[in-house]
Amino acid sequence: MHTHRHTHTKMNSHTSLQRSLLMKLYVFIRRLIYLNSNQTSCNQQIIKQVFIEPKWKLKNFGMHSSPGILYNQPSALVGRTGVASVTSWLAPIIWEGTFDTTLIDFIYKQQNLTIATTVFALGKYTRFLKDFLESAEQHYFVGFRVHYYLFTDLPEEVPEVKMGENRSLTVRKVPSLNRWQDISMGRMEILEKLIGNELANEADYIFCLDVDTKFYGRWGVETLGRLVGVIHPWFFDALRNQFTYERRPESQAYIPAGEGDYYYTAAAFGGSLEDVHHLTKTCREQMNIDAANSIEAIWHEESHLNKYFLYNKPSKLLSPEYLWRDINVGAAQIKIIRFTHVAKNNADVRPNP
Ligand code: UD2
Repeated sequence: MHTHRHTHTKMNSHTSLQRSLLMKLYVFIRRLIYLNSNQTSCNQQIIKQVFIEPKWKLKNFGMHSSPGILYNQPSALVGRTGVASVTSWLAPIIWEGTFDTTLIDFIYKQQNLTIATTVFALGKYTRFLKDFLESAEQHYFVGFRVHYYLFTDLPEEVPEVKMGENRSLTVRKVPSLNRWQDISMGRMEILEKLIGNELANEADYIFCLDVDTKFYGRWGVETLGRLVGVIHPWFFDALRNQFTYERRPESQAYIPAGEGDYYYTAAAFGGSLEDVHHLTKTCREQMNIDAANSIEAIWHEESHLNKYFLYNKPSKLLSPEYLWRDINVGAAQIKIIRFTHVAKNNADVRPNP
C-alpha cells in the first residue's frame, strides 16, 4: 500500500515535470516560429546568432586505432634523449624518435584529410620550384591528399612536375613587386584571403612554405595540429636575449627584453584554417600599422609571426629537422634533415639588395 502510494505520488510529480517541460518546449517552438516568420532585421539577427555555422570545420574523429595494428610499444619511461619534446605549455615538439609512423599514419588515414600547401615564387625564385615540388612529391604527406597553391608573377615559368594520386597544383598569378621584403611580407595578406574566401570546403589543414627549400626526408601527419610553428634552425640552442626579435617599441612586432619562448621561422608554419587565418590576418594588420608609422620590422613578417606566437602559443612545435640550414650542415641533435633551405646567392635572385 505504502509502496503503491509512493509510486503514485512519484508518477504524479513525474507527469507534472513532463508537462512543464512540454510547455517550455511548446513556448520555445512558438518563439522560433514567430522569429522565423518575422521579417524585421533585428529578429533575423537573433536567428543568425543562434544558428550560425562555423566557417571552417576542423574534422575531429578522435585518435582511433584498430585491433591488429602492430607497432612498437610506447614507453612511459624512455623517450627521445638530448632534446626537449614538450614545451612549458605542454605542446609537443616533434623530433625524430618521438612518434611512430605506422601508428600515426593509420590514425590520420581514416580522416580523409586534405592539406592545402602554399608557396610563392616571384621573379627569379621560380628557379627553385622544380626541386621544391619534385622533392615534396617524394616526401611531403605521401599517401595523403595535398593541394598546392602556387603564387607567381611568371606562370609560364612554372615547371611541369608529375603529381602523385590525389595531389594537385593550382597556379595563381600575382603582381610583381620591386622589393623582396614586400614579396615576403605580402604573403600574409594573400594567405588571409585564400583561406577566408576559398578554402572552407577545400581543405582541413594548411601549411605555408618558403620556395628556396627542398625536402630530403619524411614530413607527414605528425606535423598536423591546430597551430603549428617551426623552431628556427639558427636559434634552437640560443638564449632568448639572442633571438632576433623586433626590439623597437615603435613597431607592432616589438617584444620586450626578458620575454620570448622560441625563435620561430617564417619559412614554414601552419595548422587549422581557422587558426592560420587568424594568424595571417593579425600579422597583416600589424604590418599595415607599421607601414602607416613608417617602420618595417627587422625580419619583416617573421618578426610579426614571432610576436603572434609569443602571445598565441602554438599547439605543436616542429624541431629544426623540419626547416634546416643546409643539407651539408649537421648538428648532434639533428638525426634526420627532412626539409632544408637551399644555398642561394641573394644578389643573384632578389630584385633589390
Ligand atoms: C627569411 C625567412 C623567410 C622570410 C624572410 C623575411 C627563414 C628561414 N626564412 O628568409 O620566411 O621571413 O626572412 O625577411 O627564416 N620570394 C619570392 N621572390 C623574391 C623574394 C622572395 O618569391 O624575389 C618569396 C619566396 O617564396 C621566398 C620567400 O619569399 O622563399 C622569402 O624570401 P627569402 O627566402 O629571400 O627570405 P630569407 O631567405 O631572408
